[in-house]
Amino acid sequence: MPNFTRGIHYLKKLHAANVPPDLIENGQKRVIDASLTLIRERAKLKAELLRALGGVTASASLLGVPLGHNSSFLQGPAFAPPRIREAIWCGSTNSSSEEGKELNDPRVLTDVGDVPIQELRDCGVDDDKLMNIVSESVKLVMEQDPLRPLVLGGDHSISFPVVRAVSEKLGGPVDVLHLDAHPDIYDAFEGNIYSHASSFARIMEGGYARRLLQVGIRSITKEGREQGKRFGVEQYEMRTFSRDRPMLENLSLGEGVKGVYVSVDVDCLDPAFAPGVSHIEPGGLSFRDVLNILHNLRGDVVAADVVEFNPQRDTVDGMTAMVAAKLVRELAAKISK
Ligand SMILES: [Mn+2]
Repeated sequence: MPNFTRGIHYLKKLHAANVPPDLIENGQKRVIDASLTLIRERAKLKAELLRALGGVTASASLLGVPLGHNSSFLQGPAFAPPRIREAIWCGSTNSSSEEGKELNDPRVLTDVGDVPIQELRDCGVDDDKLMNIVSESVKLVMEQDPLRPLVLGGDHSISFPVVRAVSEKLGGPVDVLHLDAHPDIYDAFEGNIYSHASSFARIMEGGYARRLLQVGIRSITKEGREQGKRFGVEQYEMRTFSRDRPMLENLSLGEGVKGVYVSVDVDCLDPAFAPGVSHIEPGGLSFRDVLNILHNLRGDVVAADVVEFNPQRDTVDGMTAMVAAKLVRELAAKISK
């Protein structure tokens, strides 16, 4: 495992050696500005292209957030975005979505690159700032009509700054469809308020979601259930999935709010379908269960994420990368119009 905190420790040593704090802070600010500038300019170029092409009101735009250090177990999701991109364009399959959208048409899917998370951390940027940079990056994409963010994680901690940005940018809450083995709604996990196990507590506290539907749940503690009740979360557990299935495959969301946000943790799937995740949790959804829920969902999907794919746990032939990529492809088809 690489040591993600190496750069930060180095900078702390410099602080101790009486390097003026201003020097580091001003330097960080320049790096942050430059990082945001690259995302802003890429998004602007892609959107200008789409507006020139015409005939498109919404296009999915990939934004990678390679962040893994807010995981409570393994940090491998930090390496996921390039593996997912590679699999999206893998020559073993074609570029059509199941319902016939062409993914190589920029009116369906574009890419604005990654937020340089590890490079920013290497400059000593802390998590408060990092989460704001993720939110800012999402807003830069949304500013460029008709782009809509389709975020590649990263661990699940990134959904908090992403949903916050979507809600703030649209000026109100969204309905969130959250597919996961876990509710990720601890008040804090091991003292970390930004933990990947706490992102939905932050989202609900912030008032960024009107409804939160959690589907695929099969690893939930007493606190997870209590927090669910406290925030009025609709938790659909796998043990009752056969009963809930007709309703979940016929959802209509986002009416009366700013739209629908879809967050897919790859571990919502049974490990038989997706072994490359940090938290192997048997008894999950099949890939077709997930696609049925997504394909049949009625609502304006304003943004989405696919998180928690861990390439360091994948099979040698990258099976889970293909699974994560297909989730991204089908979500892009769902978002675009
Ligand atoms: Mn999970």
